[in-house]
Order: sequence, then C-alpha cells, then structure tokens
Amino acid sequence: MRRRLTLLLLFLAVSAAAQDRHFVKGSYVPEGGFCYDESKVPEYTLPDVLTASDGRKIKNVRQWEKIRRPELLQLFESEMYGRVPEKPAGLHWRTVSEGPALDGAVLRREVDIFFDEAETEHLRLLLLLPAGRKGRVPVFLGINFFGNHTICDDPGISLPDTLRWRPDYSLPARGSQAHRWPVNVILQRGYAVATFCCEDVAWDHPYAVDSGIYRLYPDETMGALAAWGWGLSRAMDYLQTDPDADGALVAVFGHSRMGKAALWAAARDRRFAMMISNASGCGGAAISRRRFGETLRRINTHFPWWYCLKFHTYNDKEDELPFDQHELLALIAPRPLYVESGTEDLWSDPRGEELGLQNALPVYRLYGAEERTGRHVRPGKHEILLYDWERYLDFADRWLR
Ligand code: GTR
Repeated sequence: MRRRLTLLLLFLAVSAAAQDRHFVKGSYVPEGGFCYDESKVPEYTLPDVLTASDGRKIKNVRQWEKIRRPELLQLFESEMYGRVPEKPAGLHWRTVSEGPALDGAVLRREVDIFFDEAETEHLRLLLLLPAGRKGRVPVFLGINFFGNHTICDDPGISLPDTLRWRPDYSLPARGSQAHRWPVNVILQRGYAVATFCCEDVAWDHPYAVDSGIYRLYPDETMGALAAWGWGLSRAMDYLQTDPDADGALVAVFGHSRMGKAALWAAARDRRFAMMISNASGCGGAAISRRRFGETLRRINTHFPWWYCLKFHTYNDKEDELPFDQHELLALIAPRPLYVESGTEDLWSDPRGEELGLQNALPVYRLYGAEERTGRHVRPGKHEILLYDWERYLDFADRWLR
C-alpha cells in the first residue's frame, strides 16, 4: 500500500512536470532542458568493470565469475531493478491453440504459462514456427507492447483478455505493430518468433504493482522492467520443453523499454544464448553518467514504476551509482550481444550506447569472445526496422547456430 502511494505521488508530480516546456509527450525530437550537445557532456569516471568493490583486480574468467559477476548482479538488483521471485513451484503451462497461420507458411501455437497452481496469473506466449522446419529451430523471443495480435495480421491469434489489463487500455488493431515484427522474413530465415505482451506480467502503468506477478508476490521490490524480464525467463522455462523450439538457441531481444527489460533478463539468466538491444537507451545500453538525452531523473519521474524505488535516489546523482550500464552489458559475456542505435534517436544517446558496448569489451576479452559483439548505427529514428532485423538475422546466422 505504501509503495502504491509513493508511486502515485511520484506520478502526479511527474504529470505536472510533463506539462512543462521541456518535454512533449511521445516526441523524441531534441528540445530544451536536456543535453544534446556532446561538448556539454559532463566529465565523469566510469567504474572499472574489472575492479571488484574491495579493490581486487579481476584477471581471469574464474575471478570474474566468482567475484565480480555475482557482485554486480547483486548491485544492479538492489540499486536499480529490484528483486524478483524465484521460479514459482506452481509454474505450469497449457497449449490453448495450434494451427496454420499466414497462408500455411507458419505453424501458430499459443501457450498459457501459469505462474501459480491456482492459475490466477499467467502470460500467453505466441509461438510462430516455420511450417517446413526440420527439427527444432532457434527462436527470437521478445515482449510486445500492445498484445500478441498486434505483431501480425492473422485471425488465428487470440485477442487478449483485456479485462485483466490496466484500466486505460484500449485494444489496438490486429497487425498494427507488424512493421516491427517482420515475421515472414524471420521465419524464412529458419527462426521461430516467440512473444508475449508486457501487460500480462505487469501493467505498464502507475498502478503496475496492482497487476500480474505483483499480485502473487507483493513483497518483492522489483520494478516493472524486472517483472517483464522475469516473464522472459518463464517463457524460457516453457521454450526449453517445446518440441519444435530449440531451447538452447534462444535469442532474447527488445526495442526501447522492452530492450531495457531484455538486457536485465539476459544478464541474470544465462540460458539466453544471445541478446539484441534495439534502442534501449537510458537505463538500457547507454551510459547513465553522460546525462545525454533522457536522464535518470526524467525516466524515474516519468515512469516511476519501471525501476525499484531505491534507483530514484540516484536522480541527478549518477556519479554515485556503484556501476554504470557497460557493466550490465558485461554481465552478458561471453554470449553474443548486439547493440543498435538510430542516428536521429538522440533521446536514447547513440554515443552512450556505443560507449556502453566498448566498455563491456574487457570482459568479453577475458573469455576470448570479443568478436561475439555486434553493432550498427543506422540513419533514422527510434524504431525497429526491417534493416535492423536483417542485421540481427545475419548476426544470429553467425553465432546462434
Ligand atoms: C520513452 C522513454 C524511453 C523509451 C521509450 C519506449 O518515453 O523515455 O526510455 O523507453 O519510451 O519504450 O518506447
């Protein structure tokens, strides 16, 4: 209750702030009030990814895995993302539909993944598999914003039960997000697509803590991004048992806030064989200390339910963070990691994302896996485009087979 009140107060403060001239809702166009000038980026010192908090130098994979990696996971959890539950004892699933989709080129399977024995909360996983596959196929797994039915226009995909969702939710049209999900292209290249909607696990709303897994675990400190990442791990639990998906070859990906959630999921859960960050920006792949584009203050006040409450204490105090986002990326090593940015997406700080990746490389080098990182910066905005997907598919052809 106290947590809900705190979040509500934070949100009211923010709604007022959002009216100010510094921010136009839904706009990623540079405006006053935020730094978009490289020469004005403050001086800062990044924490050294290979120095433990007691000053010990990390010199090899063993020390990284024994000392520094667990320490960083713990710090990110307590200071930024919050604590999520363990895998629930009552976790179970049921296939709810199966059949041909998209003119028969695709096999559609929908699986309800229940978080508890009593089936009070669940996510609905949509799995699209190439119809002509031979054996188990590698999978791209990502969270969608608005419902499984939005990723492609196929009448067989069930509409979500929106009664379970946040009060202000209105159902978008089938296929309305298809431009972000080129399912045919991905499947033709021999991969499956798996997705669920964030709203199943935690509402993307100030009242998030009234929803999804918060109802089952009211005492956990997780913000919604960690809750969504937890959902990715539960989807992974299922994928490892699916007869047609290769659970050992699952690439987790995400655009923007779902990229932030996927990064934390990939950092914690080493079953994810590859990670793709599309415009994850502030609180994702970008270095927080740069305060370029979106800042911690802005993200914590505009979306107070995304991170744990402790993270709010770092607003305007980026230098006091015991880590920065390059260390989140380093936690994914030695698994293949790809980071995308768009040149016009200054809000997400493309240069900060570049530096995030660069400064994670010392850990990839420990493993002799530096070449398992990939990056492109393409002209354009805050989007996930076919061009991006083609790069991800090339990267997966190289490292996920
Ligand atoms: C914005 C937010 C970004 C990014 C984006 C999105 O409003 O400031 O951090 O997460 O939303 O998810 O599309």
